[in-house]
Amino acid sequence: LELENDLRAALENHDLRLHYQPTVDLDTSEVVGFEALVRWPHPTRGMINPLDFIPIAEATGMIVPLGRWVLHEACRQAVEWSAAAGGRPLKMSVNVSVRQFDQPDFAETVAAVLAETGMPADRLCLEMTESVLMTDTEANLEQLVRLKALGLTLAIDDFGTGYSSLAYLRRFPVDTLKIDRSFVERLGGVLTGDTALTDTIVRLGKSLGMATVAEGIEEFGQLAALREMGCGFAQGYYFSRPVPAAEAGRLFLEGA
Ligand code: G
Ligand code: G
Ligand code: MN
Ligand code: NA
Repeated sequence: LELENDLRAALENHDLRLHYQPTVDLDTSEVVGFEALVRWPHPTRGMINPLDFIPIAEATGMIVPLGRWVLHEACRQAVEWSAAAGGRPLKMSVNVSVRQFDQPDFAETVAAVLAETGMPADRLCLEMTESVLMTDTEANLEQLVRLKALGLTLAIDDFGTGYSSLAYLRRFPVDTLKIDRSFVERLGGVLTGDTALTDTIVRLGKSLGMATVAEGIEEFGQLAALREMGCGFAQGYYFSRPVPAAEAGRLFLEGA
């Protein structure tokens, strides 16, 4: 409860921060964008990991205002960095919780943030897990259609770790598969079965006309394997950890 009260105060006092992890185009090796990842520098407990406070925010409903703040800050920052780089397009990815997605006015919220920040819709990507998208209900489909109508892109985060039915990929207007790092971890090793799975996901994405982003690249061997498979984009410590805003801005300027 103490942590919950502290989080509410942090949100009200604008004490939360975003870190940014670059997304790299595997054809050009260019930094084409970032994933925004929220951080909480707590006055006495030090930096608190999102895995330790996002669940609290979800359980209490605070994730709704918190998520709106993340979206606004990430878009504002993307517009600023893009302008500083002479208008070079910057794709910003933001994680969205099921609790946010389920808000009847979520699409209106996103539209308002785009208008407030001047962020072009097609440069924003919303990441959702399979569990959000898998719930094959009319309400979910309508929500996705409303979001797509704004012109933004939708990504499935941690792809391959959730439900195994793929039928929803045909039904739902999803643009991007983010290949979970548990698959990438096994690349570059000797177990061919592990490579085959990643290769299959890349092919699946391609055949459905979706972009593929590999997560959690830590070694050159994994990068080489993904390039060979034709995976489009990648993130991971091999390129950069999630970094504070000032450093991310420099990475974007230098990463062209
Ligand atoms: O940054 P880190 O790797 O510690 O993130 C841990 C988890 O927290 C990841 O699953 C990530 O998707 C999630 N996360 C980080 N930032 C946000 C956010 O702004 N909103 C939501 N819903 N989840 C986030
Ligand atoms: O669930 P989501 O994909 O949003 O989670 C992103 C999380 O993955 C963040 O906590 C980020 O710090 C972490 N991450 C990003 N790149 C790497 C990597 O190369 N290795 C590992 N172990 N974690 C990573
Ligand atoms: Mn993510
Ligand atoms: Na992920």
